[in-house]
Amino acid sequence: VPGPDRAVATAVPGRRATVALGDVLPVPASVRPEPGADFPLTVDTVIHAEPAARAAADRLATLLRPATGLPLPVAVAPAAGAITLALADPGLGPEGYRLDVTPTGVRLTAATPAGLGHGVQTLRQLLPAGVESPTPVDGPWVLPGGTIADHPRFGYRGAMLDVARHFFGVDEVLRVVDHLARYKLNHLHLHLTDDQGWRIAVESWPRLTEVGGATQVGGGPGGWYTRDDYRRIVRYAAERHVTVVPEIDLPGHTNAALTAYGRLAPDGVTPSPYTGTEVGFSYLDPDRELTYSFVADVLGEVAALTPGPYLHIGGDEAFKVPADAYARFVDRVQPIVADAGKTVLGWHQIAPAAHSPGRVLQYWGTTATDPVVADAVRRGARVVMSPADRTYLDMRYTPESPVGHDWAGAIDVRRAYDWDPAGYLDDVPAEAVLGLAAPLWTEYVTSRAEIEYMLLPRLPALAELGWSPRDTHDWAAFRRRLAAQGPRWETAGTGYHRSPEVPWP
Ligand code: TNX
Repeated sequence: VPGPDRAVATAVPGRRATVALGDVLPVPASVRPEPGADFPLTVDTVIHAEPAARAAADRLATLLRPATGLPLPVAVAPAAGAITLALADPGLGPEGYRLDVTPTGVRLTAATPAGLGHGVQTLRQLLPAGVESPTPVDGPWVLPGGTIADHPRFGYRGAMLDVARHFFGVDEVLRVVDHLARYKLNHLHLHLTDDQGWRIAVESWPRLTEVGGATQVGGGPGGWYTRDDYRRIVRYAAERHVTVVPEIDLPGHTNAALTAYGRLAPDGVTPSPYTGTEVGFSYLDPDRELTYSFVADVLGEVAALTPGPYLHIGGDEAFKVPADAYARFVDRVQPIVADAGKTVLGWHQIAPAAHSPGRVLQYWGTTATDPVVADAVRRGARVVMSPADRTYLDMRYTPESPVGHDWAGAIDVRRAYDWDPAGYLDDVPAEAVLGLAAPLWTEYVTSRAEIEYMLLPRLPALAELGWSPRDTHDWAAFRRRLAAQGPRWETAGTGYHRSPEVPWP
């Protein structure tokens, strides 16, 4: 394919790869380098994909074209010397993939589109940091030879963005999805409602957004997602194999809803909008029928907009609701979620309520013992681990950090990395742990730059805990691989915390 980009690529053939096959984050389950078997990308390189692998092939081409300046056409017809993507089961589970790099061709196989997507992210990381450039730069664009056979340790690998305390528009959320996909995280939990704002349109209760979405922490203008906005986020995430988990926080954290519909307020008095950062003062009345018709309407609409299996019902910090009334409330809300065709996810405070089929508790405590959670697990619940002193992305890195909370302590990279999600909670067996999730609360986070500063580099540390086999856990090796991500973020124009724990180049 002649053209202006040819000059960029002619110098490439014959050069050696500059990234080692195992220098991928999260580190793959199995890496077998084949020295001397590198594959150079050239102006003639074709990406070959059968129709079922076409979306993954297009994504790969879209990721590689801007920096390499190579045409990388995607073709259905097999071609010699191609990068081939195929849906074919390499026996590595629903998200696994196998990557074979030889001098005469590259082959990526997976049983599912998600597996192909993860393999595409691996391919991207096997090229030098310049691949992140939005405009053509010099390579060499050479993939290291050998075989990677990879699959995740946990099925649930998530992050949460609080869009209620500060509102973030669709583009900012999509950017967060990009960071998740890069590190093979597969769930984006959106904290859509809280005291300070209601951020998702509900047709049957329109004032929730019109009134309840008007402001945010600090009193600035808030915002909300229309149904189409939300669908756009869901679709963009799904294309990147990220499942959106919507949270409607109940029965506490509901001041914004009460400002919109005063008749929901337990004392019948419409409260004022709240723009501070306290928690635990608002609630829906567990003893009124109106509460449950409201909850059914809201959860029904949100469920209908959400293809993923989970509805997160919050459940945290309902300090004004007595324990027995709280348990009755959760006992009634869980079947509403089931009626909407979804599985319950909730903060671990919902543990004392009755078991409902499949329900998942998100543990955000900081103690290794929680008998109430352990009991709920014995009754059938499973757990997603979000211990605040390890996974909370809103915590400061050090006491001197410019942004963040500190109630769960400072969390720099090593603290985020050096623990085991399967072994954290006593009396909760590893089989009950679905995975982990890293919440970013946004009382003090106000912009895309601040989101990225809090996410990077802790998000990749948590992603590796969720993906990589436990026997790869090694701080010295991890921090060296993490260091290599720094130039990638810089090339992409993404800010991050230059932790002194990491030997950045
Ligand atoms: C506790 S963690 C909360 C949130 C706050 C967060 C700040 C949880 C389920 N509830 O309401 O934003 O601490 O770190």
